[in-house]
Amino acid sequence: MIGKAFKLSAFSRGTFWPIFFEIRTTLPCFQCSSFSSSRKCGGNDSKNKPERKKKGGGSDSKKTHSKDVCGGGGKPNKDKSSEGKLKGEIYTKGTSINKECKKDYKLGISEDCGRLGSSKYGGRKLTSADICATVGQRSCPGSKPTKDDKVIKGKKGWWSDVEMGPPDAILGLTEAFNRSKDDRKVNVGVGAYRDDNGEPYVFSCIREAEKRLLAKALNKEYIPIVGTVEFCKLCVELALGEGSPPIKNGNYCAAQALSGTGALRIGAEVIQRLSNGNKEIFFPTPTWGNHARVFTHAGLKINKYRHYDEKTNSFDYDGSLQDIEKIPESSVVLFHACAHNPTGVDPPQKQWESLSKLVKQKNLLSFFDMAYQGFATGDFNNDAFAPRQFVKDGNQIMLAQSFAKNLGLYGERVGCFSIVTSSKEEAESLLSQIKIIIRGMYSSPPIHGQRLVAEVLKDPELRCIWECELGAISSRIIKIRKDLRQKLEALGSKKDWKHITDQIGMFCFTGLTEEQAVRLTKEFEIYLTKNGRISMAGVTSKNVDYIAKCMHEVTK
Ligand code: KET
Repeated sequence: MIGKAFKLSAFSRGTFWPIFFEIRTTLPCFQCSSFSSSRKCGGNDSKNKPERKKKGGGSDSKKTHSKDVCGGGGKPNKDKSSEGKLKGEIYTKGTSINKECKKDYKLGISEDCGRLGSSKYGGRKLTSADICATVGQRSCPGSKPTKDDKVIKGKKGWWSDVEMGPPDAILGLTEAFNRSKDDRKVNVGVGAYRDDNGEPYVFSCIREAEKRLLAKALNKEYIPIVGTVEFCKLCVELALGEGSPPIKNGNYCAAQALSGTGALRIGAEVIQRLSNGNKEIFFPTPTWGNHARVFTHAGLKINKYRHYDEKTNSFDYDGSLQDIEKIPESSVVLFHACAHNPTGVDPPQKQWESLSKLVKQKNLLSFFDMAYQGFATGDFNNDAFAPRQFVKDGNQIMLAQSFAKNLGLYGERVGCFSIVTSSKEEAESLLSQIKIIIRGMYSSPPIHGQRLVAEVLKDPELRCIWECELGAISSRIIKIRKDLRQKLEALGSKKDWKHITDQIGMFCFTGLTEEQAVRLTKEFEIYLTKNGRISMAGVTSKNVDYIAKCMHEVTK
């Protein structure tokens, strides 16, 4: 443990940052393909030579691009040597624009986009209308609609019947939070980890993996439709345990996915298109708000079974057994592998064992949503108990893994979808069909995030740092749960808040009513979902007093 902590502190002190910055500053500018990140991106720099940014120079190259490149302020370029090459790629013959604008991808959006070099335009400023004419379009995004755009062949416009959709119940909260200018605002809506200063956290093992990847200067070729074999195997090993029988015997197939949601979506499509069973899936109640959408979008029927007992604030074991018992044979049943969202309440191991037997006996297909491995107890093996037990009992499970929370790769969208099969041959056939499904949805997965995950999973040193960090994260969450409960009790609240410390993982299902939750948001700027779920990861030692006071206020 001491060894772990020592290594972690070396990384978190940022010893690799100088190297990282050095590499970053010599990367080519993505808009003009020069190496400069100084004021101009090629147009007026003396000889178009690659230029190294000074360490810590910090000029915001994006800002420079939007202001200087597309602001029309650049002088016409006199250096003819590099003209023509890129121009030819973007503009049709006869038209050229000066270099500042040659690789501006916002074509048509800006009214004033540099100057035209061609004699046809007499060196005047280029407008979006000129660009439209140049690229052979009638109108460009951002330009005013024409009469023809509004009416399609005398009928309604293409999209004129589209109604405004409601904001997303979870991600919409972050949008509202970002819009608010109130100093009191607190975001405990989305399940994304924050450190005790309320800042997003990038794992040190990921920073180090990034550094190692940069040093390798790898290419950006397409990866296989289902991701690399190495990545998929590492993921399944993490979930089922190295050397577990399906891995040893090749009785599984797996595909890289767009994080946990993408993995669920592939699974939904696989059930809909390939399964011999019922096209109906049963969710625990309550469940993650997005489950229903993911599965109905693939055409499946959705249904439910009991999970949470509001009276005891614990897992409704009898209720779930009774409900699962009634599920028609050959249906699909979804389980949260650990750290159930939103309740933070999981079945104890003994109850998982009974559930597994029941599922096997009823010939149900279990689909595990595993978005929080390592977050429930800080231990990967503990948190994987349920899927491992189901496999041990001979259930051919489906599994959706996410690295959003347990490796902090939210925006990288890295996950894995897998199925345990009855034979190697079945796995091969299934994989061939999964490839066809994925190819038709998004062709192939992104390359960067999976490289980071593989780097961490296969390197014992990085893995050790990862475990140590996850341990620290879950300890902070456990501590802040205690603090919140204590503060509420100290304020004299008559309600029982024991469940705050009993629940595990990222969320606390507070028991607040929708009305109370809405009051917290409207009156006190505390952004939480309407079902009363609080992301404990957003509670810090600075805002815990305020949150407790407001929770007490709305529950008096
Ligand atoms: N399953 C569960 C149970 C889950 O809580 C989430 C995300 C996901 C899957 C999907 O995560 P992905 O980022 O696709 O790997 N939950 C949090 C974020 C969200 O709603 O998208 C949340 O509940 O706040």
